[in-house]
Amino acid sequence: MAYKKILTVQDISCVGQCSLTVALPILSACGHETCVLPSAVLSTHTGGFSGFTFRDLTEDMPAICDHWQREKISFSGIYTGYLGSIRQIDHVRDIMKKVAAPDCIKVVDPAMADFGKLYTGFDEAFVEAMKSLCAEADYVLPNVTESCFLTGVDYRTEYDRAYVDLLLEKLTQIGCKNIILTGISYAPGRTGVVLLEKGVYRYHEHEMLPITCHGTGDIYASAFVGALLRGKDAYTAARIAANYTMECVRYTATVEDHWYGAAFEPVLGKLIGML
Ligand code: PXL
Repeated sequence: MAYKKILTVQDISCVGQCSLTVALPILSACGHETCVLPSAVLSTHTGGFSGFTFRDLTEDMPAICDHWQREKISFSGIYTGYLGSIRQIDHVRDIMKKVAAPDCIKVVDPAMADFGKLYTGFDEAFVEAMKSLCAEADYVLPNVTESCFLTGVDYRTEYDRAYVDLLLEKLTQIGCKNIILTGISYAPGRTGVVLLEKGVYRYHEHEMLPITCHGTGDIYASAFVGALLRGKDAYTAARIAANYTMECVRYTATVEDHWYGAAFEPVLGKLIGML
C-alpha cells in the first residue's frame, strides 16, 4: 500500500463531529498521513447551535504555505471542505497550485448548503467564489442543494434522471471535471450517489435510512478521499464511502440524544475492513 500525504483544508468545529474532527481520523484510519490547514476555529458547527464563536484564519494561510514551500513540502492529495470566507477561497486556489505534488489528486467538497438552504453566514458571492474552486478540482462532491446553488437550477426534492442530468451538465459547464452527486433518490425508501467520471454516468443505489445526521457529507467526502488515495477507482471509493456513511448513521440511531453529528468513531473498523 502506498503511504500518501494528504492535505485537508477545512474548519475546526471544536464540538460537532464535522469538518476536521471527522476528516483527520477518517483519513488516518485509511492509512494516510493527514496534514491540516484549519480555515477557521469555531466553538461548534453552525447547524443548530446558536452563539458559536468564529475565528477566521484567512490571514495565516499565505505564511503557512510559504513555509511549506521553503521546506519543499508537497502533497499527493488536497481535499477541501468548509471554508470560512471568499478571500480564503482565493488563498486555497493558490495553495493548491503551490504545494501539489506532480500526481496530486484534488478533491473539493463545496460544503456550503443543504436541504435547499445555504449554511448560516454564506451568500451568493461566496457561491460564486466556490464555483472557481470547483473548477480547479479533479473531483467535486456536491449534494443536490449545493449543485443548485452552483448552477442556478431550481432546487427540487422530487426529481427524475433528466433533472440530475441537467445538474451534471451545468456543473460540467462551470468547469467541474469529475462529479460525485450525493443524496440522489429516484425511488421512495432508496437513495444513492451518482458518479460522472470522464463523461460516464454511474449510479450506486442503497437503502434510505429513516434518520438524517449532521456532518454526514463530511464523513462521506473524507471516506471517499481516503479510499481513492488507497488506489480504489472512483466508483469503488464512492460505494465504500456510501456504505461507511450508512454504518455511521445506523450506529448513531442507537445512541440516545445525539443530535448534532454522526457517531462515526465506533464503526471506523468497518471502513478499514472495506478498504
Ligand atoms: O458539515 C459541514 C460544516 C462544516 N463546518 C461548519 C459547519 C458545517 C455545517 O453546518 O457549520 C462550521
